[in-house]
Amino acid sequence: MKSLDNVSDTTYLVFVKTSDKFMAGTDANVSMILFGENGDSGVLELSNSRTHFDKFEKSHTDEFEFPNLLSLGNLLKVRIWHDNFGKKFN
Ligand SMILES: [Ca+2]
Repeated sequence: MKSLDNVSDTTYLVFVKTSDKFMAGTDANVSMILFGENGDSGVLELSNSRTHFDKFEKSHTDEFEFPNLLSLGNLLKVRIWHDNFGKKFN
């Protein structure tokens, strides 16, 4: 069993590549949860892209930084979803 002293803060960088297909982009609010061997991250909102002001556009790669999260160990899966905001050409 690991001591809690071994659980350290870390920074996760998340890169999201949006497809180049027609209408691939979105203006919806996108959230995610990272699951690792030490637990999960809680809900992370992909709200501030470091690479694009208008995020999740066709062919873009957006970069999101989440500092000071507890280290999750090896990552097992990710759950990602959006709220369907902005159903239009965007
Ligand atoms: Ca967008």
